[in-house]
Amino acid sequence: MTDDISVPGAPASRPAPFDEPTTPEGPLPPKADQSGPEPRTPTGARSADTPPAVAQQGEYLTSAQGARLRQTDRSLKAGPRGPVLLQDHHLREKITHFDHERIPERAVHARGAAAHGTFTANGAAESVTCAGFLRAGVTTPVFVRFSTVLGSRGSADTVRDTRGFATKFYTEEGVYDLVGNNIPVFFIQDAIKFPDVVHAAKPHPDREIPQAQSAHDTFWDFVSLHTEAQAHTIWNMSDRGIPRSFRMMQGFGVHTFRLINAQGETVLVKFHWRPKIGTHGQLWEEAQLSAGKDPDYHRRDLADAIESGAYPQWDLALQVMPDSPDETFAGIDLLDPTKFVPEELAPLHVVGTMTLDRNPVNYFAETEQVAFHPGHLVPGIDVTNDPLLQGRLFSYIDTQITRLGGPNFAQLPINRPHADVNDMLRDGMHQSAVHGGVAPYHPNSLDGGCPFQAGADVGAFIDVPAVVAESVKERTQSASFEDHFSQVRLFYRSLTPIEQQHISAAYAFELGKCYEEAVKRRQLVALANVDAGLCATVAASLGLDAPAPTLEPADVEPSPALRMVGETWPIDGRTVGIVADDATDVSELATVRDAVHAAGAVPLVIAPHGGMLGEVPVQRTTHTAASIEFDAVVALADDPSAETTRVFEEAFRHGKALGATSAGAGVLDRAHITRDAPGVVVADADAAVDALLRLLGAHRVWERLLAG
Ligand code: HDE
Repeated sequence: MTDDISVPGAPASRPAPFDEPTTPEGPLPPKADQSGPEPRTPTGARSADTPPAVAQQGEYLTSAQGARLRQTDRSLKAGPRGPVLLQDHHLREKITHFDHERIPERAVHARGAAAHGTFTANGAAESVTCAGFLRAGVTTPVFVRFSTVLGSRGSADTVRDTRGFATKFYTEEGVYDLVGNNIPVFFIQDAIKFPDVVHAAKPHPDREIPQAQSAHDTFWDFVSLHTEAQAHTIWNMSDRGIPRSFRMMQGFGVHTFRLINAQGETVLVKFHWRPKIGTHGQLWEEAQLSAGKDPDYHRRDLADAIESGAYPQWDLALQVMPDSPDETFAGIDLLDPTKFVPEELAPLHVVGTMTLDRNPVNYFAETEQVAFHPGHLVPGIDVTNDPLLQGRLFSYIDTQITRLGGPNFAQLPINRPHADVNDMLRDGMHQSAVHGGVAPYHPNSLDGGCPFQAGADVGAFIDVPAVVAESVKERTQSASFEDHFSQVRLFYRSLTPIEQQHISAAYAFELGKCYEEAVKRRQLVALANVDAGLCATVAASLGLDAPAPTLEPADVEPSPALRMVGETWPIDGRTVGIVADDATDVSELATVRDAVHAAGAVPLVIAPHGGMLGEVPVQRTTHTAASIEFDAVVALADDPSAETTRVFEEAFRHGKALGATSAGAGVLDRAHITRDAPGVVVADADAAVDALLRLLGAHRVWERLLAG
């Protein structure tokens, strides 16, 4: 007897078409001119690469069942030219899985980018809430997803739109989700209008255009008819609608929430995220160029900043208002989500700081599968009767059931709470837990009565014994919700002239893209109720007469806190393009790069070719550089290419700080930039870069834009 079983008459086994190396190798490093900026820690040191956590195990390619595969390049056929055999399990498994790789995109907020980080509380909120993660010194892991609202998953990042700002706090008391936007007011007051506003804003149902835009008839038709939307719309038309970066956006909880402290006392609050590096916008031309030259502009910016060690940070702040029976503050109805509370009336109290320091390893597993819900609450934070919020409390689980294929989405790794889960929810699609015990019901004696109910002091969902006024069942709303214009006027009147100019240009663009004159005229009436000057400018651009207002203009007190212009901010992670070539003194180039790094900004070297300039890697070539990528540009070399000239022309027009050494000053001449224009510096390399870094603190050279 032998161990070999040979079948008489069987053909000798054929060699595989290719012999593959079987020794595993790491992934290829990115090429210098394809990569993002060099990884650095916040102190400027090179950061050690942390190996990503991956799900793959072992060295060999296997089937989903773990069987090692000899061949994945050819399907099993009856002879080299024969039909493919149905029995090829590997082929069927591979194709079937591929066929199901896509899941429905989010109905809104489909396009997003995310990052991991931590939130550390400073304890200032302890007097108003018993939430454990807001106690002094407590650090909580977070995952934040930023998004646009209207576009599909593949749409451009820099469109004019609201941005989502959703934060998942993995607290020891369960997951808390703060699912906010970068604009503190919303389009509608009642959840029942959400499908209407979204249908109006999404592409037209016949041709499915325009993508990710509000500049079309159905949107302006709806918002001019349903004038409660005017509040949100003017914020969209402001520079808030075209953020420079996710890192440079404020975030708002929008609704008023109720906090409960250890003594059971309550206050009403608004949540604010304040970016440490300021709130900044793009210019409209810049946003449009970005959408073409780099549709992933914001996604790339977030990932590059984190990779380079410029970790984005936000303070979390509260506006605290008394929990009065009428739920109003300074005449503002706190249950109306189209209203904000000016900071001058209720100051911000910083209660902690969030730092994003880790990029996702896998887009689908994390950014796509994360599931937020405004009802994911922890003890000490409760909802109010805001009718928009109440509707959201229903919508978010419902949508995940379709999007993530069943009710067990909380078991997906990115959604798993870091607190113990013992929920008595059982079975269902994609159940991946193996639940023990026989008694998933309450009360029970067979599993020893477990799990037990938490006492009032440790449970979430503290039901504040709020009085519900005796009332009749009716489809109405409070009369205070009917003021649709006073805060729109307040917002517009609070801004600086250049910001107001951007708003009128945005309305002129958006309404100029509409075809229906009736829609334009109706929106002009809404603008007349906001500000006569704004209405007249937009009307002139449309070639229409400015209508008279239909309402007495409200007497408003401006809120300077709403301005985005006029201060200086830290420049961490701002990008400085450095034009150099083979003739550039490498030590001068290295000095400029180091100065940019040392200031916490990100240098990107631009050269006529990829590869290296001496010891310095080139990040962008003349062909790949685009002005939109840089907050400032300095020329150390006289690159005569049309592309570099265009980078300077555009950067100049967009109010960016520009510099050149005497060797590079020819670039300015070719772009018709006069050397004494505001924000243009010609000096030796050290002085030029120093001046640019100082100018960057103001975000743009506003003086030049106003002059233009
Ligand atoms: Fe949302 N919203 N929303 N929303 N929303 C969704 O949930 C909805 C509203 C916001 O990065 C959906 O998981 C209704 C206000 C963000 O995954 C959906 C109403 C605010 C995100 C949904 C609102 C938001 C969403 C789509 C009116 C700011 C992205 C996919 C009652 C405070 C979260 C999903 C992420 C996502 C419904 C209004 C913010 C369909 C019905 C107000 C940041 O459930």
